[in-house]
Amino acid sequence: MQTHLQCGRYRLRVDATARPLVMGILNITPDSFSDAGKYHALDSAISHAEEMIAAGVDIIDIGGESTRPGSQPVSLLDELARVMPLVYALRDCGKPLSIDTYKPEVMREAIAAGADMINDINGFRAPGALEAVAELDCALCVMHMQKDPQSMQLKPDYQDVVADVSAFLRERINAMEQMHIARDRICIDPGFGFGKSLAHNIALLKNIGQLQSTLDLPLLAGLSRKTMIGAILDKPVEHRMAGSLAGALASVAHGARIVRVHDVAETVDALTVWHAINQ
Ligand code: 7PJ
Repeated sequence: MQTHLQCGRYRLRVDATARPLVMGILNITPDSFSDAGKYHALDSAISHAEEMIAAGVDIIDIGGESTRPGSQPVSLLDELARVMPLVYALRDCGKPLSIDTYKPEVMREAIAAGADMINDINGFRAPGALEAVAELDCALCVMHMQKDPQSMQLKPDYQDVVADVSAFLRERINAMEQMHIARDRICIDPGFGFGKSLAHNIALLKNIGQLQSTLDLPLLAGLSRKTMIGAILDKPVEHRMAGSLAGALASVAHGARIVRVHDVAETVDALTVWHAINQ
């Protein structure tokens, strides 16, 4: 497997001897109607990014649309209005900026403004998505999702969840290679919680090593505060931090090279200790 992930202005180590990377989630609260409210939302997102940087984040993942189960899509203009001010504000912060989007127009604008990575929960399946990123050097996270955020948790169904997710990711990687996208730009993600039952999520987690070795690409795992953690603990979202840390450690123990999390400081500490012991 590749030792580095080409990530725009950065080359990030993803070999098995490096500390796993921490991608910090930066969500932008929806715009309020007043200018003061918009300023406040931007200001608090920038402060949150600064806290993550101080805590040792490796990649900042900016998201302008919630894709939690049952959430509604936002328009292109709303998404751009949320994401672009943050790209401009943070592009010289010293850390790679990832954009969590499935819209090709958002991909193009954000990369042109200085973003380094596109994280697409839709696996670059939208018409024009691969074309938007093909001739650049940004990193690409290709994620598996069954159906869409509105309907994905209604009745997740697989023949064999590990084989099905692996086949999906293989097809997307082939599509990328046909567009001459270099492999060192790509990471894969089984998409925990995106059209999966608890049993599906656990089967995928246990098979991270197999997914990564058959597809020969570094794997990103996103478990932070998700329903699967809540289901195991029977706890609401505000009480899932310790469970999420356990999920992050379990995923890196199974080989994941990047974890996508809300609680950056705690995750960096947990992974630093894990890595020191594992060396
Ligand atoms: C993921 C994501 C994930 C990647 C979200 C949430 C829902 N991107 N975006 N992987 N989840 N690559 O954070 O609960 O698991 S949004």
